[in-house]
Amino acid sequence: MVVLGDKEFFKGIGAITYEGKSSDNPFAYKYYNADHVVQGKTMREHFKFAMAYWHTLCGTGGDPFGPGTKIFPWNASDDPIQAAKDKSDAAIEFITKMGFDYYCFHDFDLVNEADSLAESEKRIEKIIPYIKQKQEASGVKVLWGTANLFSNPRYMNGAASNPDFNVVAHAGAQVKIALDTTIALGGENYVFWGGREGYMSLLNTNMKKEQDHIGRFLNMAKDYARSQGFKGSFFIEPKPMEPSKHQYDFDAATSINTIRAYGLEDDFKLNIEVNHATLAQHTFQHELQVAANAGMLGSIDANRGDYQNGWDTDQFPNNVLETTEAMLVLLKSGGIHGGGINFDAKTRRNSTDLEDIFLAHIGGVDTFARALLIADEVLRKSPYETMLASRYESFDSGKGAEFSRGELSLEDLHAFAHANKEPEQISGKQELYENILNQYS
Ligand code: XUL
Ligand code: CO
Repeated sequence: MVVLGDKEFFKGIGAITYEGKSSDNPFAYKYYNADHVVQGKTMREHFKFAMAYWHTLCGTGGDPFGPGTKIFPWNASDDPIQAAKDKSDAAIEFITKMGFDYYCFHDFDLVNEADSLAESEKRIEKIIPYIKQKQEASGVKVLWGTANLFSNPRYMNGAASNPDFNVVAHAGAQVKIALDTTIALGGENYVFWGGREGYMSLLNTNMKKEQDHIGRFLNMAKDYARSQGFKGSFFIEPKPMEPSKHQYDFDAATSINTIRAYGLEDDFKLNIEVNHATLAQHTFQHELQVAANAGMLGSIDANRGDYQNGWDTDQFPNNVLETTEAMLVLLKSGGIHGGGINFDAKTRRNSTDLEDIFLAHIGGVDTFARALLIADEVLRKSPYETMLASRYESFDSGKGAEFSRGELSLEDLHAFAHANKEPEQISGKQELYENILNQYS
């Protein structure tokens, strides 16, 4: 059901519905059929698609070489509360037209930050009831909330890892308010992305102290939220660099270590972002698998990077084969735990029509939907699973099985190797696996 505010911001665009792949309507889904069941769950349940408030409604396309290019009608008012209400109206209109159930936000996406903490807190408190009522009228929910601890110049040396306690305390205040806001809006999860939790030069950095402070800070946030009745998950969102040169949550493996080192494994999982994975020289599917192996695949920030450059371009997903590999991980590991798929992606600076925001999201949604359908077919119909299992079949019986069960010593391996000939060469067959994916796509 489309829910409009006082004004309609996206005029001429109605509800986006599934029309199938023979449709030429650019404002229709070709693959995403929300109620279609794949491996026991509807597509809606598999994905839990979410709009990112910051890219979709706040970012106007500024880059280091020039200002923003996009004129957003919901940004017209000079009154911060009226502007926040308009933005919330635009959010609900967009989300309901897309047929999404969720959105994600930073504290100061909802309403612009003021000059003082007290005034900022007042603004947030003022806007919460308005947004809450819009959510209730539309059924739209919060997938996760977070605090922006990286834009304001006060965080130039970090937030929780800042060498100055005054800044750490300010970050704490902001996280408390962001948690209160997330709870008030019924948020299902809460994210920590440590954009400036890292360093530029080790010469002026006590790394151990900074990391210990992050551990303390995350524990305080978790304890506070639990004391307020928050039942959702906390997610760390790994990223190796940008804006910091060295970020403490470099990748999934590093972040899992942070979670375990500070005793957070019962409450924290990971939010894996595609372009962050590739910046860390990994693939998206690698990062998903690392998270899944630890039982920590909590949520996904969907986007893509650019093959020819090395920064976070946050483009909308459109590579079906790469996304299919990711969907194989998802289906085989039991899906995302608690989170969903948030489009942390932005239209290009020169995509200035309001309708481009729809076209971009439709493309992203269909990429994931098509990839899920292909992955499901590959798993059900192709020899893929059998091939993969047979690659490891030497561990299914005999000494291999004893090794897997932990029943052999190094001396046993030594004796076994002596009793055997040189192992035969066994092909990894990568090209055949790739051909199977191609065949079903
Ligand atoms: C930055 C990024 C953030 C987080 C939330 O690269 O991904 O938008 O998702 O702070
Ligand atoms: Co992100």
